[in-house]
Amino acid sequence: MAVALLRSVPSSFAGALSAVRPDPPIDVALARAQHDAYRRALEACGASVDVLEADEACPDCVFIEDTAVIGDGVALIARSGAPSRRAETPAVAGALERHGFRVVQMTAPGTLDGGDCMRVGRSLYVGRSPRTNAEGIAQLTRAFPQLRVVPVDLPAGVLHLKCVCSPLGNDRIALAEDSIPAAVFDAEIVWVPADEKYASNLVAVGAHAVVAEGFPRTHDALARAGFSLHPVPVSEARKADGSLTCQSIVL
Ligand code: CIR
Repeated sequence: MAVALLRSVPSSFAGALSAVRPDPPIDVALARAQHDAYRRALEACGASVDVLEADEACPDCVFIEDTAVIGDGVALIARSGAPSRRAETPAVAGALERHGFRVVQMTAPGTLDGGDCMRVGRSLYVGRSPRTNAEGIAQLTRAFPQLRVVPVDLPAGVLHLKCVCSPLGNDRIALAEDSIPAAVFDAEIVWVPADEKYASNLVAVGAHAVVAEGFPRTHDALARAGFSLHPVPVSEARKADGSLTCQSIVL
């Protein structure tokens, strides 16, 4: 059974990083209700969920995906390109150790956010992003010597690789049109229409998928690809430039 590691929404969430100051501001109570819906959707997908306590000193801690990259029993603890997020990692590293992972810490001057990493088969795609630098990619490559690490250039204005694509399992990915050339990926593509780009970020668990609500053409494409869909509201995380994969690490 898949295990999904989540982290609760802190009361300080209204101060989370965002490229554009949200207006209206983040509603923390609504964010908590949406996080709860996300947790229940993962459970409906058949995942067992382990929710870590929030850290009030870390407004972005709900975006747990960015703190680690896991694979083949190893957890690389990321050093975020956003300095304010670096204090999020010790609690996550401890949890991953409890789940049996051998923990490897990234070191300065490397930076990397987990949202820039996408595993497909034996390939590990990594975005060259505002958060992930060349030294970060070198440390990622050393941490996973058995994988083919493939650096990927991102379109301007894209925060993380997985803002425009997500793994679907079985060497398939969802990819937003007009984002990254399909030829970059050794994968079968399920296309997400350009005007529904936000919906290209989703969490697939076997034949189930947690998707952002309100993107009908993407939902149709995923249903045709064989997925049972679990739409969830995500307005509050979106105000902090977050989406769905960023709220969990699926072990
Ligand atoms: C940040 O700017 O770091 C957070 N406010 C959002 C992170 C979203 N992470 C992700 O998509 N992997």
